[in-house]
Amino acid sequence: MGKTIAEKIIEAHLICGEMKKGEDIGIRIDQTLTQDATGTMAYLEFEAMGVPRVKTEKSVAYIDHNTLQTGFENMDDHRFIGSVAKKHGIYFSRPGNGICHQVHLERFGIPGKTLIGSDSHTPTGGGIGMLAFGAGGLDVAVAMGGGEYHITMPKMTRINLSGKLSPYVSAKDVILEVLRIMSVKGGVGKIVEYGGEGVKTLSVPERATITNMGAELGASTSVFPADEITKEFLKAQGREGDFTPVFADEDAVYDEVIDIDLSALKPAAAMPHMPDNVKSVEEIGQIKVDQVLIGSCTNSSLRDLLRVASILKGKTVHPDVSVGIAPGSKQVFTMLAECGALADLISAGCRILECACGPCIGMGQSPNSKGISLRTFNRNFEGRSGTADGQIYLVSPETAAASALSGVLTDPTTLGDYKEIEMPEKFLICDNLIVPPASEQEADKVEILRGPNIKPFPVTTALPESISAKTVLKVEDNITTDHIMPAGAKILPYRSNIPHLSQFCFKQCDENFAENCKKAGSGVIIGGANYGQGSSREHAALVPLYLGIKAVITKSFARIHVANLINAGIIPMTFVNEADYDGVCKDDELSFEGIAAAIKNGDTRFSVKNVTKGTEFEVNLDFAQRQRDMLLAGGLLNYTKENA
Ligand code: MIC
Ligand code: SF4
Repeated sequence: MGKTIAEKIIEAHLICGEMKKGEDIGIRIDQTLTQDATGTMAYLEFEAMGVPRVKTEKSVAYIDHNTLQTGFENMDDHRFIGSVAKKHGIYFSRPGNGICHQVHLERFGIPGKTLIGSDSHTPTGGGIGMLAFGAGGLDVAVAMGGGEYHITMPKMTRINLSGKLSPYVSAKDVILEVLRIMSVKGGVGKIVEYGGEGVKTLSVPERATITNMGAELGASTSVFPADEITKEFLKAQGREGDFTPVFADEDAVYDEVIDIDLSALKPAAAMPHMPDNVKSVEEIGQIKVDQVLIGSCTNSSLRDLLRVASILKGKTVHPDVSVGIAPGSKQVFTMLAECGALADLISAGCRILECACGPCIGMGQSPNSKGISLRTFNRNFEGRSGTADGQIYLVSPETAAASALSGVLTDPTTLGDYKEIEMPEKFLICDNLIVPPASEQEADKVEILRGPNIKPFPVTTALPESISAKTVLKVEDNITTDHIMPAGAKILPYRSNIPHLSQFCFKQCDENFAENCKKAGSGVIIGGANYGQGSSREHAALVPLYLGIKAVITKSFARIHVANLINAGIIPMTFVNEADYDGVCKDDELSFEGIAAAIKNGDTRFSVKNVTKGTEFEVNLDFAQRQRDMLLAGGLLNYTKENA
């Protein structure tokens, strides 16, 4: 029987487990990446493991999220990460060099290799045929230490692309169509592979836009084949030697097949406040726009920005619209400058931001109140922009540029004249903001620079025999990690300071959450379906842990978040009967008698007593053996130490 791309790469990296769908498998990780907002914690965890030098083929630490520097905290963290990187064998991408996923694709990614990153959009690497997963910082720390990465062997979805995109229709419109079809939970437990004749019509940056936003499907990852186009891209990056062809077998078997005719696609937008709330631009109509922002790891490639520049050239942005542009990398930025496109953007009235995540994670550029903001980004969760009632629409660079000129949401296919953007034969290669690690001999001399913002992470203990805890919060479906642990300019600088962060936990859902947790001592959270979707931030588990959360009971979980909960030693459970969700209320006292024994014995069901109501309900303990051992030990760090 033929194999899919993912099956081939997994098979070549399999360390433990059987490649049976739904089973726990451990794979060898060739490369890791971290960004600064999750990186400080990941490197503190790496240090706690006591491994002197990373054991991966390549590990890179990027600074791209926390670059506003409104106080000492950000730069202290940058220096901490830089010094850890130098000492422990990690390449360090300095602030200004660009967004981790864009730079990794340009300078480090290799087809057929495995990559995990402490950022949910790490699957961007699937654009060049890598098997790349977003993961919690602790998982990345373990992989840097040479440990395998565990996932549940996913199902395989194939998306067959045929035809060719029409002028002004973009890769972003492809992934928005996939989101419309599959929804934000549609990818859970699946790897999405792209194939078919249409693949040949897409450049690497376009493919990367599509795999990047596979994160919004909840998919484990997304991947394209590595073909002649990939080879050309790597050659233009001076890395032809890194190319290996990666293809699915003709007779590969998929669990699900979706056909998309690229020629039939139209410009689309995801409306507030979910990436799958997708309609065509035409259907939404000409709503008035206040702000347009172009950039993020989804749409900040040279190709994207050249397309924007070609639309704006010689024109002026609408007087009622504020337009901001953040190039994805220093390579993109410099090349825009050298070819004159940057001047076109500046003279059209765009505000040029540094190459970083910036507004995508609420670091500046929050829209006006009730403001309508069109963004080429990947997430439009409520409040993420920094303006609580901001109305965020996710669009392609082409739609963004057309709307920036007209002041209303505009279908770019109405623009007329279309100039094809050619990919350069040679990208400008200058890695002077990438600092290589010290040699093994020199490593001892490197001093770790620790600022006062870095506080120790919460320590966990082995799981007690029984737990009693109060229901401190009950929430609905599709709760994101931005609800659990918000980011933004005021909070993000404290990613290495869990006690400080804890005040902001779940603030959008319940003003008094942190206080209530402290009063309760031990807490339980009740959630709906797809709980914890969105980012990889392990802070969405570490902060609840710090606040005394012992268990989270939901209808279903998002992949990375459930792994982070287990890593932190918090027990994730799902209702056997979803109707029981209705029977639990805030402030109910719950009792988990003999929970440790049940987990130890391999029980897959457990009865929870609702002491307040005098009722009982059943939950699933759906864990692999290793996860059971981790929960019993009180999380991954304790488990790793016990097994060292
Ligand atoms: C995001 O887009 O939400 C982030 C910020 O990049 C996160 C990581 C983080 O919270 O630091 C992600 O996507 O994993
Ligand atoms: Fe950065 Fe936004 Fe991409 Fe997250 S989604 S890595 S914040 S650009």
